[in-house]
Amino acid sequence: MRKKSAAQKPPPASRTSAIGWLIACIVGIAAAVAYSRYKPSLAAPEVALAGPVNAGVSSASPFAPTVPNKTLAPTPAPEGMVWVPGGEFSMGSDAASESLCGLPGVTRDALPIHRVYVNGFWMDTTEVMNEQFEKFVTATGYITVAEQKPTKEEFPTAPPENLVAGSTVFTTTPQPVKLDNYFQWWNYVPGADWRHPTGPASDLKGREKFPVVQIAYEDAAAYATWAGKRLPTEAEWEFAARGGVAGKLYAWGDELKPNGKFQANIYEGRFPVESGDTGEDGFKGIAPVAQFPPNAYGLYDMAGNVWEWVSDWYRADTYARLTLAGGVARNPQGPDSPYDPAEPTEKKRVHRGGSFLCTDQYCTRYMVGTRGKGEVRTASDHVGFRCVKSI
Ligand SMILES: [Ca+2]
Ligand SMILES: [Cu+2]
Repeated sequence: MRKKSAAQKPPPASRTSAIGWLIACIVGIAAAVAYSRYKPSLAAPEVALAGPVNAGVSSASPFAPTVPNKTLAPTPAPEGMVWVPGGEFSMGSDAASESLCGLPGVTRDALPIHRVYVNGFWMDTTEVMNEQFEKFVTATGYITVAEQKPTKEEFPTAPPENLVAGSTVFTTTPQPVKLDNYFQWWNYVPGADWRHPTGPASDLKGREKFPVVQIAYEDAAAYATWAGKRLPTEAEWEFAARGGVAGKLYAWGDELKPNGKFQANIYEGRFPVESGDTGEDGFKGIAPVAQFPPNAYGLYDMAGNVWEWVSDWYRADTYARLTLAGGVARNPQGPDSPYDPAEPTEKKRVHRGGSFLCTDQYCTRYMVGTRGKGEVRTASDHVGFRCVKSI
């Protein structure tokens, strides 16, 4: 179910009423989440997650070389897209990485490293920007999930007064906190939506070229269809991010800061404290697209800035299942149904790339083979998307 939901009309600009709503909503969300945790799971049994953590890529590397297809890029290139040749590669990550900015604990969901083949495809060079999403909304009248009032059907246990449109917003804490409960820095904010990314008082002025955020999965998919494109599969996304090179830790190589230079908009400083984000990489918070060098395929921001929806359902054991099946997985589309052992009843799809909130203190999922996940109707101010197109 949608954990956090957003407003066709911003609520009254009174601070006290906004805060009142906020507190009520957090309680509502927590109750809904707690309820869902105790419902029995109908999902298929989980396959044991095997494989070494922190095995390192230099000695006895589980990564074999990438074999890109030799077919030339078709012409002409669609505007704003580059050709990713596809081919065979080793997918996954054996780097220890904390769970998705959300649920603490080292996970092994990016293991084992396994062999995958994907066909060539076109991919957007950048995450979809606000000015692009605006064109879509103007042309179609589309209303995002965060702008819709949550219904009793979706949140049966929530009091009716809590059913108000809004979305999830990162909020700093006044003091350092234990990083064991993400409700400390994720708040449900009434009136937060793509036009008001951090709440009713925020807008898109000067943010035309920032990635659009507060986008649920179905919003991203609707945009892609309108644009004559689609969302990438997780395998396509990772093939593209790796840029034809095998087994690197990051989309640009093995060093976080080659020659002392940051290659992505992530988070430096104490997380998630007020003024904790030092912006050493050039940006505190979200950045416009394409502010760092592109990878070998000409793709910008395949790490950091905002997470990107991909089309696969999330299962923690997807790679274990593919490995059991053996051989090379050809154009994998993901499992038939979702299963996250941490929240078994939530329907989640995969997120890739990490965000401006990823930090080595908490979540290092700007590493190229690591995986994120998100409940499909939950939007936030650090998740966006980009599209691909087959020939
Ligand atoms: Ca930053
Ligand atoms: Cu992260």
